[in-house]
Amino acid sequence: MSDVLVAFASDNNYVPVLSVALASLVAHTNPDRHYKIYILENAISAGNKNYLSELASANNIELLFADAHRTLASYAQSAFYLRGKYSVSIYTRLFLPNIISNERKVLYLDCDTLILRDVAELYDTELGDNYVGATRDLTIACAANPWLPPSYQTLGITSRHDYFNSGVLVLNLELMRKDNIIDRFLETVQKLKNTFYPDQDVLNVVCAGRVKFIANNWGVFGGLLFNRAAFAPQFVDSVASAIHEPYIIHYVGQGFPHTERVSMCSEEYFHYALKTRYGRDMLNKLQRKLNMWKRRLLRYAIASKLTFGRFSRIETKLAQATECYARLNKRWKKLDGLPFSL
Ligand SMILES: [Mn+2]
Repeated sequence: MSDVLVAFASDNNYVPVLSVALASLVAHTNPDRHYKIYILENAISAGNKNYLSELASANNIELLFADAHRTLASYAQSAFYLRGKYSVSIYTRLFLPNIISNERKVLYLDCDTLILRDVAELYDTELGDNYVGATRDLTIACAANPWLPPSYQTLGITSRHDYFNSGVLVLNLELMRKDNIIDRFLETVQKLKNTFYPDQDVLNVVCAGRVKFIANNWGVFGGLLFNRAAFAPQFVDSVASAIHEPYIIHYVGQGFPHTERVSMCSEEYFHYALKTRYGRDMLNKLQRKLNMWKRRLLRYAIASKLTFGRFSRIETKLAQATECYARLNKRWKKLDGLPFSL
């Protein structure tokens, strides 16, 4: 059977997050397959590289580092548009056909993912004449999210069901090279200028019509709570199944279990995080954040009571916070050896 090729992109600061994704991927590998994992790196320290290699030291896994920074630096920085806290490294995935120039196909994964199933299955997806295999972006495709810009419309994509998320991608590198797709990516970056999801929008425009949509179980958004009623009827079942049985959780936006109060599969996340040397630190930070959040809400509630003679909505919030806090505390107690005294 062929190798399973996977790529992550990370700089030195993102190594803890990458480590959790990597630990979870390694825990779900098939001993009969060989996994070749590329880290498209931007200035990762020698110590961190050694550590990542240790994490992926099983016999059937090979970890390789590719210098993505050099590739990106070879283009004028004005070639890339950025918004908010994005760094130019989000564009790394567009250059995969060049960075991994000797491979036919690769599974690209964002670092903000938790892998709960063997990715070989996803890698084996037949792409045919398509450039990419990807999941529908649920926030755009299905949910009525008034706070999100209607990217698909401004991009000239006719149906919002055809807009995909770029965090989990099976890429047809061979075909992309044959069609000089990187040139088209760069032209499109210039044409679109500052769009909302820079790299993802470019991929959607260039690959439109050549996308194999894969089951949403391979890219469940972990930081968002979905309202069943918000989904288009034809997606309700597949979305429900994906949430019920996620294969890959993608912590889009600010949805990380180690920074958020409520996040999907927090227990599983910490199960793998604690297999890395960063897990304990992540837990400590979360505990501090929760304590701060609880104190702040309490202060608001008292201030509201003193000022208006009632708790108003803050009281409801505090009740919710306390309940959520208790629930998380109960869950965490099930994990081994945690430093909690909530
Ligand atoms: Mn992501």
